[in-house]
Amino acid sequence: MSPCYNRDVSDLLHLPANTSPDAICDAIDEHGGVIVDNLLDTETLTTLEAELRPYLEACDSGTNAFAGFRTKRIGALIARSPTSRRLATHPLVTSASSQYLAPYCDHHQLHFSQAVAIGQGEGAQMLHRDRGVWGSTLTRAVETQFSTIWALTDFTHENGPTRIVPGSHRWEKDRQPADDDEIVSAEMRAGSVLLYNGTVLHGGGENTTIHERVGVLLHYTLNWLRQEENQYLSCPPEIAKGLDPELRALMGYTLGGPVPGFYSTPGAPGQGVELAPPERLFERATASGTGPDAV
Ligand SMILES: O=C(O)CCC(=O)C(=O)O
Repeated sequence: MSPCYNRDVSDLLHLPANTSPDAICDAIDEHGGVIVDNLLDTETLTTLEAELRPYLEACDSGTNAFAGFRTKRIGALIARSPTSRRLATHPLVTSASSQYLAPYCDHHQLHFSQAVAIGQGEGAQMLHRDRGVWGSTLTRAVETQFSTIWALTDFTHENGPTRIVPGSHRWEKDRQPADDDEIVSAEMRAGSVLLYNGTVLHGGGENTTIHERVGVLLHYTLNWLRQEENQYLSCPPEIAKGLDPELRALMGYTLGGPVPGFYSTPGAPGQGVELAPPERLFERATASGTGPDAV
């Protein structure tokens, strides 16, 4: 355990790994965010790190204050990292997410995948609400998101833990914390996960250590909203065909409600399918050879 790991009464609520989706949803309703401790074992963390490290090494730091000048970010985690698929479909998390977003959609979908490595000397990111990615026209009556940040390293007070403002999901849009006492650091051990909604104020923390803080961000949204990360480009059909159908559907390779999301094959006349649900793309060719099997 890091000597900087310092929990006190002002922390976010922590729940144990055997908690329930109900308890998670209640905590997020009340505080805007919650931590579930120790969901991943050491072997999973080691494998994840090995899968993500080459991409993090190869990428440059950000080029603006929001992304962080000493922070590296990589996407397409589902395509690049088999272990991140297990995180994206973790039963506790997906149950809590679909339950939390159920009042606003008939299914949730994966919205965003990113590994964020906050480096030595990075300053605190501006506090923001994730729902801002769609601009400011979406009514607050609709909660847009269920977000997760999995700690790949310990998140300590000093190494750039996510900062979050409990209760701010109920604040007026322009209200900011009056002072630092209203901001909490999401300190947690590697293998734990921070879960929060799209309306609570939060941001990456300042890293005053010589060590990187690495988090794996996997966010979910309503199946009728445009995803922040384009899943069909980050994980195109050639790769998606090798994934579990449940994960593919979560990524958007399914109808986004009763109708949206059908496709037709862009090939020669009479070939392929018309107005078909995305799942058809991954079906095997029929015995007559007329099946889509386009990927
Ligand atoms: O990495 C973090 O702790 C939070 C990052 C974040 O909120 C963002 O980049 O939008």
